Order: sequence, then structure tokens, then C-alpha cells
Amino acid sequence: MAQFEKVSQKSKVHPKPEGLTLQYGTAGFRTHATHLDHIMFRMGLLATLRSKKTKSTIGVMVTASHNPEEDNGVKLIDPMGEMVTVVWEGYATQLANAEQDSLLKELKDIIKKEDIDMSEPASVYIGKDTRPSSAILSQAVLDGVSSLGGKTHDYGLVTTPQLHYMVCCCNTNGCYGSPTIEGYYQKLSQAFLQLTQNALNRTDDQKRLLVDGANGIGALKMREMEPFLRSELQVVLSNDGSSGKLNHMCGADYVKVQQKAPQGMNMGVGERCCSFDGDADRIVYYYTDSKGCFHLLDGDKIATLISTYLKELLTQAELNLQIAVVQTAYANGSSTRYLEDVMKVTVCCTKTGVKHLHHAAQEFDIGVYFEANGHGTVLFSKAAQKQIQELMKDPNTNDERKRAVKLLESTINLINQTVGDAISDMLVIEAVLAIRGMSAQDWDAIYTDLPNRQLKVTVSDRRVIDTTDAERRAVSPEGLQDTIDTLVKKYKSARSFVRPSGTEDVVRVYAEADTQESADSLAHEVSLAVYRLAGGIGDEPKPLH
Ligand code: 16G
Ligand code: ZN
Repeated sequence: MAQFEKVSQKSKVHPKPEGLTLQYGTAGFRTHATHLDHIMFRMGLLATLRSKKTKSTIGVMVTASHNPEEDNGVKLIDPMGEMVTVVWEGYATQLANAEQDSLLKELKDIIKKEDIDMSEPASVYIGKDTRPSSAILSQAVLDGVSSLGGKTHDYGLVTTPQLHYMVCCCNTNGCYGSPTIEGYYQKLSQAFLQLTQNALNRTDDQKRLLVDGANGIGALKMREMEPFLRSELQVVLSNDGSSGKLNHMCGADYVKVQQKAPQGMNMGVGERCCSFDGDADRIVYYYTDSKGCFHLLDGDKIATLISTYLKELLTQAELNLQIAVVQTAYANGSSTRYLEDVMKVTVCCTKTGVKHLHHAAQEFDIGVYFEANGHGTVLFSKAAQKQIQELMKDPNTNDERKRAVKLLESTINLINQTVGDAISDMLVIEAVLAIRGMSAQDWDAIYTDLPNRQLKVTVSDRRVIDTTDAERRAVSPEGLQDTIDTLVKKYKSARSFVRPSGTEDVVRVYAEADTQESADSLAHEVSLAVYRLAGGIGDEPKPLH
């Protein structure tokens, strides 16, 4: 078939280095950019097949998120803007690792297994981040799609969530919005302006927000969006990519892990600040107090702020919709306790990784999901959206109810429901703080985080650790969980768990307790247990103090 001849020819331009094997991990393929050309070409092929199979537009995003600038990666986006399914993740790995001469065989195998009608048209949307390697790598994706006769739309430089938005807009025939960068800015800014109309007497100081763009695509897109916000948000941008290196000493991951401000940001006392990551799908907030102390407002604080606000609106609107917060084991114990005991909202815990949280959140009328690292969004079920729209139109709704329903409607429009989106989350947070007249300190005071510590242990094979109960308990190796249980009992308000990382060859250890010293000491003791019981290599973990 001529179709496959072209694939065969083109694949020679994007050859696979012999023996190299890579895995489609939690967030797609990710490694040093020099190893990815063949992967990109093949993901172009796979996206084309996925498009034919689903009879929808599929997205391919070239990015390595918060990884160093030298890395790159690729993620496939399913028709509604979701992550691709587990079975197709498997196909991605199968295709990526096929040696040059068996590529066609593997391709045909997938076509057969999925019973794909190759005469169907295909459409693939492509986007890329600002990494120097992204331009050539996204060209390889385009080559892959065109060699199977698929149609492409290259959006060029966009944030990951912007591409998710475009895919969803396209496959809902514009119901979600218009699939253009302008359409994205217009939809979000209109909703933001409507919401902030409800915040009276805001001063310029209150409208001011310091944004760390991680020297990446988020900074570029924030600049583009600014005029649409008509000074209702006054962004002071640092790490805008004009001089610094992507994610280097800046960005959401750096701030969260180091628990300190990024380089290049001039923070006044109490000023609201936030950091995006390299592809702008994560955000964390922070400020420094009058004593110069740094305070982090992470994904748990964001989930609490947003869910509290939504719950209040539901009460005012007299809407009986179930709201839930989805977290992972990394959520600070104080946040879970506050949500369950004070806010009385349903809290559920899933495994780490956006797809797990997203799926769990889909089970509720309103599902707020955030990882502690700042990736998250809110999902409104179709039924919930319908109820809200109907109440809007009901002439018997009194003014207070009407105000609450209008706020709910604008909030739905402001939230990027396809995936966590730093720009959209930032605007939601800014609107909520403005409407409630809250400062960063007021927000921080909702509950106090329990001191915690994260450590990594290197073992010879991290797969020996198997977990259950949303990664909160280890079922193997034998004796490890019992040891952790005994150690945890030595400390007050303590909790600890271990899990193999999905992105690095290490075992991660998390511990929290009533004091920083206790959290550090517990984390160290658990690390030692992992080292001894799970085949640690290199030096034994040393105490932190
Ligand atoms: C990936 C995940 C992120 C998760 C992280 C955990 C997506 C899009 N990203 O970056 O959600 O928090 O992995 O990494 O799913 P770890 O397994 O190395 O701890
Ligand atoms: Zn990211």
C-alpha cells in the first residue's frame, strides 16, 4: 500500500537509535531531547491512528514540563482534552521501541487490534513549548502525521493546557469555545471580568500579582493575554524568558520542592506571588511575611480555597449538588482534616498522576482535584452544568440566588476543565480572593500545614515496592509496612508512606508530623527501612540533622 510506503521512507529520516527503549510514563515520553526524534515521528503516526479510530481530532504536545531545558517529551491528548487511555499508552510504548525494520509490522498490529478503518480521515493538532529542541521535534510529529495522510494544524508555541482546550473545542464543535488562541483569551478574560465586577473597591495594590513564568511558554502567553484583562489584573512578570534558562532556579517545581522563592523575583512583604511550571499546567502561590518568612500556598491550599468558595455559592444558590475534593497521598494531613471536618466535603484519595485524579473527579457533580505540586482543576458534570443554566433562566429566582448562580456560571467558563491550567487556575484564584476580599495571609490562615519532608532512596529495582490504598500502604517487600507503622507510632500527628517514582529511578519517601524535626527524623528512619528492606544501593541514608 502506498500509504505505508511513505511511512517506510519517512521513518528513515527519523531513525531509531538501535537498542534504545523508552516508556510512555505518567506524563508521556520524557528524556534528553537528542533521543526523541524517532519518538516524535512515531507519535505522529499513533496520533493519526487514534484520530481515525475515534473519528475525532487528537492533540500532540511537545514539552518536558518542569524538566531541565535539555530534555524534551511528548504527550498525546484524547478527544475531550483528556490524557490518552492506558491501552493506547501501551501502543505508544510498543511503537516507540520497535526497531527500524519492524516499525511497519507493529503499526499494522495496532491497526488490526483496534480494527482501524484506514480510509477514515485524520486530524491532529500540534503544539510545542519554548525549548530550543521543540521546533525540530514538532516537525518530526508533523512528518509522522502527514506520512499517514492525516491533516495537521500546527498551533506552534502554546501552553499544554491551551492545546488541550483547542482539542476539546474542536471535538465539541465550538461548544467549549473557539479553537483559537484568541478564543481562549476571550473566553477566560470575559469570565474573569464578569467575576471581578463582584469585587468592589479593589485597589491597584490588590490587583497586582507577581508572576514567575519559569522562563517558559507561560510567560509568553501571559504577555499576550494581558490586554484582554483590561488592568483588572496587573501582572508583574519575572523569569519571562528574555535572559534566564527554562525552569532553572525558578518555576513551580523549584518553588515547591525547595520551599523558597524563585530567583529574579522582587517580593514585597505580603505581596501575592505565583509560579508556573515550564509548560504552564501547574501553579503554586506564595508570599513572605514581615519577618521575612516564606509561606507556600500549594495545590492543597488552592483546592481548599476553590472548594470552599464553590460550596458557599451552592448554598446561596440553593443547589443540591455534591462537591468533592480529590487529592493524592501527598496532600497535607491538615488540608484533608480541614476539608472533611470543617468544610464537610467529600475527600477522596487516588494514586499520583493527573489521569487518576481526573477520572476520580468525574464521578461527582463538582469534582475539585489538585495534586500538592499545583496541578489541578475543577470538573462540572453535564447534569450540574444543566441545573446551573436552568436556574439562570428561571424567572422566579430571587436576587441573592441569581447572583450566586451567575458567579457559578462565570467560574465554570473561567476554569479549563480539560486539564490543570496555570493561567486559568491563577485567574480563578485571583477572582475568588477579590470577591471574598482576602489577602494571601488570610488565605494561608485557613489551616496550618503540618511540617513535612520528602526524600528519595535509590534501590537496585524500585519495582520491588508494591503499594495499595492509593499508594498509602506498601504490600511488598515483606515487613516494610510493619516497620513504617511502628516508626509512625513514635511521633505525634505523624504519617508516612513510600512509593516507587513514575518519572525517576528512585523510591520516594514522604513523612509529616507535628514538628519539622519530627517530620525530618521520621522521613530519615523510613528511608533507612526502605534502604535495608528494599535493596538500597550506594551509601546508607544519613540523618538530616
Ligand atoms: C508526572 C505527573 C504528575 C505527578 C508526577 C509524579 C501528569 C501529567 N504528570 O509529572 O501529575 O505528580 O509525575 O512524579 O500526570 P513521581 O512519580 O516521580 O513522583
Ligand atoms: Zn507541566
